Amino acid sequence: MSSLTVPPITLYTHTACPFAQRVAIALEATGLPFSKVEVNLYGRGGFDKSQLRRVESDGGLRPKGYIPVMAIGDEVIRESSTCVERVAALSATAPGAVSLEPEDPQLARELIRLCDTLPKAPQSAALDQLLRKADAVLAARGEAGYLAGSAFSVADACLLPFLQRVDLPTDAAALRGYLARAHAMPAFSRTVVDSWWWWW
Ligand SMILES: N[C@@H](CCC(=O)N[C@@H](CS)C(=O)NCC(=O)O)C(=O)O
Repeated sequence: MSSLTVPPITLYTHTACPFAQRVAIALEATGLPFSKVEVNLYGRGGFDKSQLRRVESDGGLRPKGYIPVMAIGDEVIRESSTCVERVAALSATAPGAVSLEPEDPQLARELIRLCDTLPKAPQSAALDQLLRKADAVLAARGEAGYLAGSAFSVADACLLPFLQRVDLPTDAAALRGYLARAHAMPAFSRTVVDSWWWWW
């Protein structure tokens, strides 16, 4: 892949954060080169929040001190699903990159919205609805399918960190099979750590 076509990409992250994990999965899946900066979110020293806020303000953003933040050359963006969409747009034009564009963009948007609007509770009707929908979609696609088509896409990058963190219904066979296949993919397995945060 030509490094001339894509400016250097830096992901400001924390290994335990599911939102930052979304962006790491997306970048890994495209094959785009990137570097990671681990942010010391809850202490002082190292690359701490004061430095993260400086990256945000240098990029023209009002500093929030939340990860993920992604820099692509001089461009600085945040919000995990926005970062994943931006990675997908880069992947569509960068020579040699694996595309993350979904075959079914409407379904991808719907799944990501359902995931982004889950209530902050370990169990909910909305979580159950998302798991059932994902299971039905995958069951209809057969054993090699992904959430929004026959190839890995933004939908997989955005949902996997959350699917990884919940108890899947025992009868959700397609979803269970999909998660097992995902764990065998380096783009996902490289982002899985022993100890992680829930998202609330
Ligand atoms: N809506 C944001 C959520 C990001 C988020 O909640 N990040 C957490 C870590 S998982 C964070 O940076 N928290 C900083 C803090 O709690 O001060 C996104 O999708 O990027």
